[in-house]
Amino acid sequence: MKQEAPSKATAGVRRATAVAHPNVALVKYWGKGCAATNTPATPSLSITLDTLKTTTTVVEVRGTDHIVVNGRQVADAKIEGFLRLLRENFDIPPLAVDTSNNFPTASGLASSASGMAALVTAINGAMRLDLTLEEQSRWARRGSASAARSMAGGFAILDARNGWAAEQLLAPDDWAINVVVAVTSRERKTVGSTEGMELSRQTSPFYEAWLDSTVRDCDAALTAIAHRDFAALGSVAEASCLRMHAVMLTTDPPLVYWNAGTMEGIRRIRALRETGVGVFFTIDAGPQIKAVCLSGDTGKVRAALDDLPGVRDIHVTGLGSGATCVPS
Ligand code: 2P0
Repeated sequence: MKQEAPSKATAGVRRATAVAHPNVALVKYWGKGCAATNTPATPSLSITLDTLKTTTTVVEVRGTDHIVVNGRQVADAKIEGFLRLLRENFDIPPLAVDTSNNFPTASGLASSASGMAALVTAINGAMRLDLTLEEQSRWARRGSASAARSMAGGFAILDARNGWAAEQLLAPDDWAINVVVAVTSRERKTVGSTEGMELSRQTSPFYEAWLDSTVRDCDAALTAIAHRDFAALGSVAEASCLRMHAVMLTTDPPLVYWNAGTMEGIRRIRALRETGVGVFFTIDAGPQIKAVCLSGDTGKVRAALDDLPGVRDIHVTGLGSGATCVPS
């Protein structure tokens, strides 16, 4: 196919578009070891969601940065702070950043994970920084620790052994697993994760025990994944989720992210499992319930969650890949 010549206005302008997917942690990250470098105090392990995505385009411009999120120009402190950090290390001109999610933003669906991963990937592509995937994961972590895992895709682990860059443990097709996400509220959360986990560190009496438990949980999850033992993975994932929420609930002031739909979702998933369905739940810093299931059981899981109290949307997704540049 014949390539169109660039117009005079756009010739030579550096730009790139990237896509990244959010991820759901099965062993949760909640707490920082070093806030200055955004290094977690806990290892974490996640799966990447295929059909949910963030698409981000960056274009070099004259003047100042111009940030558009979901079609509206915003002053986004997290993105602005991250651009400042990158500029301390790389020669990056003023940028127009246009980012959009095909799912609710800042409501416990990990939009900052896919957002930061897409931003790093697009900047690396547009500015030809030639960073490796590992280096991009480390930079994405500085923006939002969970974003390091979205860089890797599939089943991903983020821990100290790789210098706090995430590594892919399994590719998306290596294990036939789906995730049914029941969105029980589209509201933005009142306390963000960064602020919430710092409050937990300062005030929850369970915090130190939580840190210890994450190391054991990560080892148990790695063994379960190596053996493709779905029941064992579910058992450790539910325990990690509930322990994290125990820390949240015992934070002062308390962080209560659940609503009635979340609680009823847990009850239904447990009841379904009693009937032999391969499913477990997990919940992040928001009320959405995420049911992880063997792909053959997806229809039953969806049917069980379809009429949860207050349910707004249901997303059914397989496992997704890491962040990549796409044609702009
Ligand atoms: C996780 N969360 O492991 C946990 C579970 C929320 C609950 O990672 O401060 O937005 O930007 O590093 O990455 C959310 O934390 O926090 C998160 P920062 P981030 O998925």
